[in-house]
Amino acid sequence: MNPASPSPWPACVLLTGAGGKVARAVRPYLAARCQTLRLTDIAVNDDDPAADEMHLADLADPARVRELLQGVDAVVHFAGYPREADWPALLHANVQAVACLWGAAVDAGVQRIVYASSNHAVGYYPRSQRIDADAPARPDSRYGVTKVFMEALASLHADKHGLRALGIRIGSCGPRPVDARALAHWVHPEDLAQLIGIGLTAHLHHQVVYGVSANRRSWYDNRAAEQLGYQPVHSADGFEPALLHAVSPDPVAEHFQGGSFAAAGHRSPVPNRITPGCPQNAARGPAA
Ligand code: 15L
Repeated sequence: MNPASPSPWPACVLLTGAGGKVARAVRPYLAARCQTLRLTDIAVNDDDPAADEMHLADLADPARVRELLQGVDAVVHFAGYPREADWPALLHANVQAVACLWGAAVDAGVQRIVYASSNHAVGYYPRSQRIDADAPARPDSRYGVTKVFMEALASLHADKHGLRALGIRIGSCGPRPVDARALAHWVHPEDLAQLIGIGLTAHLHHQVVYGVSANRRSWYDNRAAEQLGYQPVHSADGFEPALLHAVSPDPVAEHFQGGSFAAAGHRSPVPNRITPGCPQNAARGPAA
């Protein structure tokens, strides 16, 4: 089901975390569609060709965020601490900054936020289980908990203030999958950019989708994205021969979708432990 009449692309889009790996990968696709793409990050990388355009800001600073949001119609929020860490780093970047941004966005009249959630919000599901967008959160790490927080905050602001939002539980984004796990959860930047475009234009309230390409080994039923019009054009399937045996030596990591994030510090028993090196989660047939 394709939703009727998506809105036109918002004229002015703020991209946060714009200097990060994933944001840099999708930037060209967004720049091609946005009238104005305003870039912000907390620091600039010298090797970034857009270094001169970057608006430096700590998103936990309300006054700075207010300035950044002037004239902005929509936000693509990719800033944040991108992996497991101690609480202080995660609380600042992934909780305080997120709360500040959403509050300021409401005050500034921003219409939509598309945000980078993560597969780690649900990383404690076993790889043997296929989950959809309605699966209860099952974070595999403190990092995953902060992504669940963001999903909850987005839901609150959609319900309370009408701030539309699309949360993308991104798998592993890059030009190609890097290991056997990524055969399930890899997303090509072009497909991720397509999802961002959907978040910026589709008729939606608050929705969570999976940011994965058309991988037949995917753990996700991504019907929620398809119903919004998502048609991924890339697939990890062709990389299977090269990567099928690129598995973790840790059977706990291999058991859970979240991989090493779930395995770190894991003490509970794992049902039906698998043998290291034995690829699991066999392909379920052709990609949807
Ligand atoms: C993520 O959420 C991380 O930001 C990224 O660094 C990868 O670890 C990715 O998930 C993954 O699960 O591969």
